Amino acid sequence: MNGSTVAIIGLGASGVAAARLALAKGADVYVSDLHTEPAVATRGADLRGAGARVDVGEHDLERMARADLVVVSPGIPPRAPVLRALEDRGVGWISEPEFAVRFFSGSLIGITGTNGKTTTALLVAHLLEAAGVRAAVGGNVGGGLAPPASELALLAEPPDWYVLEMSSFQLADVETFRPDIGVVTNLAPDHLDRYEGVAAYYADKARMLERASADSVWVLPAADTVVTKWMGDTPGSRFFFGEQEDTGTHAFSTQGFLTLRVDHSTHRLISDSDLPLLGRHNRHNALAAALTASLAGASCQGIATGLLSARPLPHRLEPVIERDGVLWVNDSKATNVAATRSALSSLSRPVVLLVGGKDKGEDFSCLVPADATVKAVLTYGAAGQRISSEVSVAEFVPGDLRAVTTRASSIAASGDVILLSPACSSFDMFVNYEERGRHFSELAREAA
Ligand code: UMA
Repeated sequence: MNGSTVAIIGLGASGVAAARLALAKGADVYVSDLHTEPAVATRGADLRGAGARVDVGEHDLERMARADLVVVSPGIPPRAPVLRALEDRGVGWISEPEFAVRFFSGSLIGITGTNGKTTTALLVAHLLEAAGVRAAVGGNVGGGLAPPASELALLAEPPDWYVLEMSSFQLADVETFRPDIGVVTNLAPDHLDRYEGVAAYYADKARMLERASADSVWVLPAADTVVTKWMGDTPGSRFFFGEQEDTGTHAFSTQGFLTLRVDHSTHRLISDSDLPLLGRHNRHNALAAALTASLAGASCQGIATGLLSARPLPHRLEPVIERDGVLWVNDSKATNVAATRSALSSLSRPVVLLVGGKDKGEDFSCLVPADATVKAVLTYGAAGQRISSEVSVAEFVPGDLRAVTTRASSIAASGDVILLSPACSSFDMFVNYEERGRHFSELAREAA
C-alpha cells in the first residue's frame, strides 16, 4: 500500500480500524465523517495524530474521487448523498472487512445469517481455542465483544483461523472476500428500513457465495427451504446442523445430547441440559459452531470442553435475575420479528413479553409463534401502538421502559419469565440495543 491513497468514509469503529490498518500499511489516509458529535471529533483528532488527514462535519468529494481506494463504513446506506455523489463520478468503494481480508494470512471462516451470527462467531472461536487451534474473531460483532475485521489484520501473530461475522451491509461491498468455511445461521426478513424488500437483503447476503469453488465448505441449517433456495447451485461441500438426527445432518441433538457426525461416526459432545446458553435457538447456534469448529480441525473432546465453558452473551436471551420464581431475561439484541419469535419458541415457561421500539416496517401479526406460551404481550415506544393493533392479545403501555416493566411485574407470577425481546431497533429511546438492555437489567434488579 506504500504511497497509495485510501479514503475512508465514517469515523465509527469500522472507519477507525480501517484507517489504522491503512496507516500501518504505509498508505496516505483521508478519513471523513459527516457528523460532528464530540466522540466523532475525538476519534478524528486521534487519527490526525496518527498521520491521517481528517474532516469532521463534511466529506471532501474531490479528495475521495482522487483516492486509489475508497472504504465505506457499513452503517452508511447506498442512498446516502456521499455514495450517490461518488457513484455519479464513477467511483466505486469496498466495505471495511473486504479491505481487512486483503491483509489476512490464515484461513477464513465467514459467518452470516439474520439471527445468531454473533453468538455463533464467538462460540466458533471459543471452541477452536478450547481445542488448541489458534483463532481470532471479529467483524460485525460489535458491543465491545470483538474488534472490527481490520484490527485482526494487525495482530502481531496471525491466527490459524480468522472468524468473521459478516452483516449484509458489509457483504454488499465485497470484491475478493472468499471464506474457506462459510456459515449461514438462518435467513429471515430484516433491515427493511434500508432495503426495498427481502430479496434485496438476501441478495447482499449472497455476495458471500460469489467466489465459491469446489473446495469451499458450507455450514447450513438442515431442511431450511429459504437457505437452500438462496444457496442455489453454489459450488463446494455442504454440511448441515439441525434439531433432529437425519442421514444428511452432521450436527444434531439426539437422546438429550448435542452430537456430531464426523467421518461417518457419531460423537456425543455434551448433554443438552449442560449447555450454559438458554433457549432452543442457542442450541442451534451451538450445533452450528460445533460443526464449524470440527470442520476447521478441532477435536470433539476440545469442542465438548469449549461448549461446557461457553458463557451467555449480554443482551441475547441473557438471564438477569430470578426472584420469587420470576425470571427476568434481557434479549434486547432481538431487533426483528424473527429474533423475537425464536426467543418465544425457545422458552418453555409462560412469558410476559415486552416488545417495541423504532418501527422498521415489519409485519407484527406473526409475532407470537404457535408453539409459544405467552401470558401477556406488552407493547411500548414508537412502534407500540402499531404492534398492539396487529397482535390480538397485546396491550399498549404508554410511557418509558420503566412503565412497561412495572406493568410486567404486576402481571407475572411465580414460574413466569419477563422477557424483553423488542423485535424493533432501540433508536426511539436509546443510543443502541446495549443501552436498552442495560437499562432493562437495572429495572429488573430494582423491581426484583
Ligand atoms: N456517516 C457519514 N456519512 C454519512 C452517513 C454516516 O460520515 O453519509 C458516519 C456516521 O456519522 C458514523 C459512520 O459514518 O460515524 C457510520 O458508522 P457505522 O454505522 O458503520 O458504525 P461502526 O461504528 O463503524 O459500526 C459498524 C457496524 N454498524 C453497522 O453496521 C450499523 C457494527 O455492527 C460493527 O460492529 C462495526 O462496524 C465493526 O465491524 C453493529 C450493528 O448494529 C453491531 N450491525 C448491524 C446488525 O448486526 O444488525 C448490521
